[in-house]
Amino acid sequence: MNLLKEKQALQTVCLRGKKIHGKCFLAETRLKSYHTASEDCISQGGTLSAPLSGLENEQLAQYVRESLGDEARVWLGINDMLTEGAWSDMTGAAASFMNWEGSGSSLQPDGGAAENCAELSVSSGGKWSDENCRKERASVCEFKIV
Ligand SMILES: [Ca+2]
Repeated sequence: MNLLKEKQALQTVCLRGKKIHGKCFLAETRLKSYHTASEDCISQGGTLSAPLSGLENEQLAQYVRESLGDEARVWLGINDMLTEGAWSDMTGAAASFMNWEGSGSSLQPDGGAAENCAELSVSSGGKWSDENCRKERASVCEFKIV
């Protein structure tokens, strides 16, 4: 794509979705496995959303609530598929921000090798838990604004 077309595509995404600092979010209502959701974001020029701060996590959770409802759960661009327990983003870099649910003995992530993909839940206030990557969830793609 040339630069102009890329800009136009990004504007369309931002209009259909939500613009926050540095990126645009676009919700996908169809339920998909983690791999399918990720590949579909990439094919649109984005990646599965991965908040980098508490503020961004809040903005993402709010957008998910607005677009997908109070009970929505979405895949995040965070997983520990490569090395168990080492949560990384879609570039393979260690996740710089995480927002796991719970405390004490019920702390997420708790699925070990059976659950390698992170999801964000609106009903838990935007907290994360690990899930089996084959489960089907809604998702949000993010597109970086350059
Ligand atoms: Ca795991």
